[in-house]
Amino acid sequence: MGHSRYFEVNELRKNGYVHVRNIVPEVLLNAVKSLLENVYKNIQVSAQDNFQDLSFFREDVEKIGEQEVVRRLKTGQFPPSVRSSKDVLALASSDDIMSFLLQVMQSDELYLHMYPMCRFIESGNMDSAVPAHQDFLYNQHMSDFYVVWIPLVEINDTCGGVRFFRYGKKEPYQYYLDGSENKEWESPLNTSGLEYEDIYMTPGDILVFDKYCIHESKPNSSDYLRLSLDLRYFSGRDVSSKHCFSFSDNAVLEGKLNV
Ligand SMILES: O=C(O)CCC(=O)C(=O)O
Repeated sequence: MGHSRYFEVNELRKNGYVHVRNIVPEVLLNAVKSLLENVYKNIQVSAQDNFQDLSFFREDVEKIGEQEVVRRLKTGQFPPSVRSSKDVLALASSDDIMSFLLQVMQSDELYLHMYPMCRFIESGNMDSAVPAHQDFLYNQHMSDFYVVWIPLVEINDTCGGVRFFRYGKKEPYQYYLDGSENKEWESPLNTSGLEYEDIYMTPGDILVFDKYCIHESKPNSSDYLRLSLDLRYFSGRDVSSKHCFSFSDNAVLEGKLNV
C-alpha cells in the first residue's frame, strides 16, 4: 500500500501544482523509455530527409494525415501509434499515481484522456516549447481534470522541464499576448510580474497540476533528449466528449457523459 501523501495533496490544493517524489516504479518507466528511444531513432532517420519518408509512421499517416504527423514530429510529440502502446498505458495505470489522484479528487472512479501525450524535446528545438498557458484552454472537451507530468530523464538546469507560475487561483487568467508569431500553440499568457518556480526532478518523480495552473516548457540545452509524458485524468463526476480510458471498465470509451 502506498502511503497517503497529505502534504502533497495540500500543496496541490494551495498552489495548483505539486512535485511528488519517487512515486513511479522504475520498471514501468524503463519500458516506456526504451520504446520511446527506439521510435526516436526512426524519427531521426526521417528528419534527415525532412520527413519525406514516413513509412515507419504509416499507421499514423492513415489516421491523422501526413501533414499532421510531420507537424507533431517537428514539435516533439510522438504520434498516436506510440502514445496508444500498452507500455504507456501500463505506466498511466501505475497504482501509486492512481491512488494519489483518487485522493486529490476525492473520488473512487478514475478516467484517462486518450491518448497520453509522449514528448521528445531535442536539445535546442525551440519549436517544442509550449508557451505559458493554462491547460483548460487546450482541453475544453473535459469538464475538469488533473495533469500528471512524468519525466523519463533527469530534469535540471540544462535539461528543463516545466516552469510553474505562482497563480493558485481556480479561474482563467485574462492576460494574453499576441499569438500571431506562434502558430503551433494557443496565444501565450503574459506572465510578467508573476513569481515562478522551476523544478528539478529525477525519474520516478511526477508533477501534478490542475487545469488553471499557469506553466510553460523550459528549454533543453543539455546534451541529451528530454523524454516525458503528460497525462490527463478526470473523476467519475466529470464529463468528456472525447475518447477516454475507464479504469473500472478496463476499456476505452468514446466519451463519458454523466448519468
Ligand atoms: O512537456 C512540456 O514541455 C509541456 C507540457 C505542458 O505544457 C502540459 O502538459 O500542459
